[in-house]
Amino acid sequence: MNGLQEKGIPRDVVLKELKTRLGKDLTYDSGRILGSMCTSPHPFAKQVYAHFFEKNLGDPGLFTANAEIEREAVQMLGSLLSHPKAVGHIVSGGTEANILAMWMARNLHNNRCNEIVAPESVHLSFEKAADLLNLKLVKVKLDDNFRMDLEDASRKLSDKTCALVGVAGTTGLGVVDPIAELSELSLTHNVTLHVDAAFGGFVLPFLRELGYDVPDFDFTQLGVSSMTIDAHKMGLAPIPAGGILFRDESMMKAVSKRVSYLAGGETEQTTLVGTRPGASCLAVWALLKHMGRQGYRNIIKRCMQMTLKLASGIEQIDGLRLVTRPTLNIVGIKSEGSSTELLAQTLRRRGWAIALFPGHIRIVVMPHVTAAHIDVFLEDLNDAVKKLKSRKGT
Ligand code: 0PR
Repeated sequence: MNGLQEKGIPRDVVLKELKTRLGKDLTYDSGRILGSMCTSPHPFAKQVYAHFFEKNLGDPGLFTANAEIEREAVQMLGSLLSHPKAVGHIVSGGTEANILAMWMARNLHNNRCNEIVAPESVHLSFEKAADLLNLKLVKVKLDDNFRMDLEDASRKLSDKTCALVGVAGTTGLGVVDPIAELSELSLTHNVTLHVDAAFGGFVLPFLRELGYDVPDFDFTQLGVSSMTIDAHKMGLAPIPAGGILFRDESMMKAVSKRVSYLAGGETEQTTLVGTRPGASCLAVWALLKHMGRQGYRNIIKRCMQMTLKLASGIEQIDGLRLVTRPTLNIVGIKSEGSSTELLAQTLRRRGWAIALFPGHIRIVVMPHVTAAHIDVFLEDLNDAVKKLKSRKGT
C-alpha cells in the first residue's frame, strides 16, 4: 500500500524496510560502477553534513555565519581556479550552475541577443538552459581531437551571441576545449565566456601540480567570466554540491532578485533555488580545509594512474581501441569489429554500470575504482569481445 497511513510505524521497522529495499541498488564499493561521475563521499564530509541539516542558505539572515562560510568555500574554489576573489555559490549541481551562468550572460547583454555558442560535446544542461531562457543553442563542431573547432566557433559567433561556452573536461571524453583561444575570441566579440569545469575543475589543477601537461583553462584567461566546478563529482562531497563562480559581483547582480519579507530580513537571491541546504556547503568547506591541495593531489594521482592502467589494458585487447588518449580520468572505448552498442549491452548484462555515448563506452575512473576492479573489468571485457567476435564468425 503506497498511500500515507493513519498510524505511524516504529523507526526500526521503517529503517529495516529501507535497508532491505535499497540493498538492491548498486554501490560504489562493489567496483561495478565504472561509468558514473559521482563517488562515495568522503566520510568527514558526511559527518559534517549530518551535523547541520537545519541550515538554510535561502534565508541568509538567519544563518549569517553559514553564508559567510559559503563565501569562503567559493573563494577556496576560486583559488583552485586561479581567482581567489571569485564570487558565487555552492548550488545543487553542474546543471544549476550552468543555467545560472547562461541566465547571467543573457541578462548582462540586456536581452539584445539570444544565442549560446557551445561545442557539440556540451552537457545536456545547456539544452535545458536554452529552453528555459528562450535562447538558441548553436552547436560548434569538434576538431580531430574532439575539442571545439575554433574556426567553426568564429563563424558561429555573431551579434546575436550572448554566451560562448567552453568545456574543461567534457562529459563524454574528458577533453579540454581550447580555452585560451576562446578567451581571445570572447574578448574580440564582446561576449561572455563560461567554462564548464564541472568535472575537470577538481582534476586539472592537481594534474598540473603533478607535472601533467595541462592547457590553460581557468580565470587566468581574461575572457573567462564564469566557471562551473562541482564538488560532488571529483571533489568527494555529498550530493548536492555544485559550484558556480563569477569573476566579479556585477555579473552575479545580473540575476539577483530582492526578497524583502524573510524571517532573517531583506536579502538578495542570486541562485535558482530558494531554500537550499547550508549543510552541503559546510561539507564542501570542511572537506577543502581537511584535504588541502595535497589530499586532493594524492587522490587525483591515483585516479590518473588507474586510468592509464585501464587505457593500456584496453589497447592490448584485440578488437578494441581508445577513442582518444585520456586527458583526465575518463576513458572512451570503441569496438572495432562488432558494434560498440552491442558490446555495451553485453557488459551491462554482465553487471557493469558503464556509460554509453553515441559510438563509444565511457569509463570514469573515480576514487572508488581500485586496481583490482580494473583487472576484473579488463578480464571480462576481453572475454566479452572474444565472445562477440566468435558469434560474428559463426
Ligand atoms: N557539466 C558537465 C561537463 C557534466 O559532465 C555534468 C554532469 C554537468 C555539467 C551537470 O552536472 P549535474 O549532474 O551535477 O547537474 N555529468 C554527469 C554525466 O552526465 C552527471 C552524472 C553523474 C550522471 C553521475 C550520472 C551519474 O551516475 O555523466
